[in-house]
Amino acid sequence: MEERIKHALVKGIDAFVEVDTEEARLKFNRPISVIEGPLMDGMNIVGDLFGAGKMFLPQVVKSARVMKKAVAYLMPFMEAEKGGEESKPNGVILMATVKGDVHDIGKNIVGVVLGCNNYRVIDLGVMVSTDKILETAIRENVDIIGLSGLITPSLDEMVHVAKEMERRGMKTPLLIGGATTSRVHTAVKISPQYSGIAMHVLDASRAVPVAGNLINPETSPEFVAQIKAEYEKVRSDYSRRSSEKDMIPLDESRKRKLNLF
Ligand code: B12
Repeated sequence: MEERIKHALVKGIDAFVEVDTEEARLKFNRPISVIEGPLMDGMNIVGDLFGAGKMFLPQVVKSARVMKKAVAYLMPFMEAEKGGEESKPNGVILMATVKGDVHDIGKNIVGVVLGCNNYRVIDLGVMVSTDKILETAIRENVDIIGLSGLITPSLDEMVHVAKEMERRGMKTPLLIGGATTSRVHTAVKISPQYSGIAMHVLDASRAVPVAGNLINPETSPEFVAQIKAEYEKVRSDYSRRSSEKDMIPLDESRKRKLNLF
């Protein structure tokens, strides 16, 4: 089944993906495990082949359609996990893919998973400008802003959002996600721009406990302090590593001088 799902994603064949997804759902404990297991494994192969120039854009569009079909099949099962009861939401979370970036599969999955865990999700879609994100966040008084980005320019766009949040005096927690984002980039480039908390989240299932810890007033101060301390360490390790890498003693550098003759 795992191999069939990979094959369907890599070849962009959607004819049997629902049957295979159902088989995976019965095998795994929870529908989210199917997304984060075989479906993500398949998408990662697509990404590697695309990155290596062995797959081209129209083929990746087909793969994305297969992925979306599989996720759509799993959605009612994720909804059912919620138990059907309509209670007061745990919090309001704004999700957006940043300006210049069209990737939305991951953002949508995070939105579904948060929705199934009783958060109200405001999804602004893709290519969303900083102004629209922040104006909506303020107007709707959201508890958390989640940014998604998968291409390198999105990293700079996220830095820009953080700077702008600081300029506007905001304190809303900022979550950063998507394949090209990382804990190190968030700690070194994004978090120093914002006096509120800016935190990297690796995948959809982790988004739920992170949101819970940030929104709950009893856990939030300690959780935020712990992440800030962790990121401080990431920054100092990073700057030590970069300076060790870039600098060598004067004598040593003289020995290594360029000899042209
Ligand atoms: C599918 C895909 C596309 C589809 C997107 C369809 C869609 N509707 O999303 C299409 C074909 C349109 C596309 C276009 C392009 N793509 Co593309 N694409 C991919 C691919 C193969 C898979 C992405 C994906 O959906 N993964 C599955 C999802 C579920 O994973 P995910 O997004 O990482 O999300 C998970 C977590 O990261 C997290 N998460 C995500 N967002 C958030 C947000 C928050 C708040 C939180 C908490 C968590 C979270 O939760 C998710 C679930 O666990 C990747 C390769 C890869 N392996 O990532 C390349 C990739 C991202 N694309 C790439 C490129 C270069 C492009 C193009 C520029 C190609 C081109 N020449 O035009 C364009 C970009 C256009 C633009 N301006 O954005 C590069 C980016 C390289 C880089 N560093 O810049 C990649 C890495 C491929 C590669 N190896 O080269 N792409």
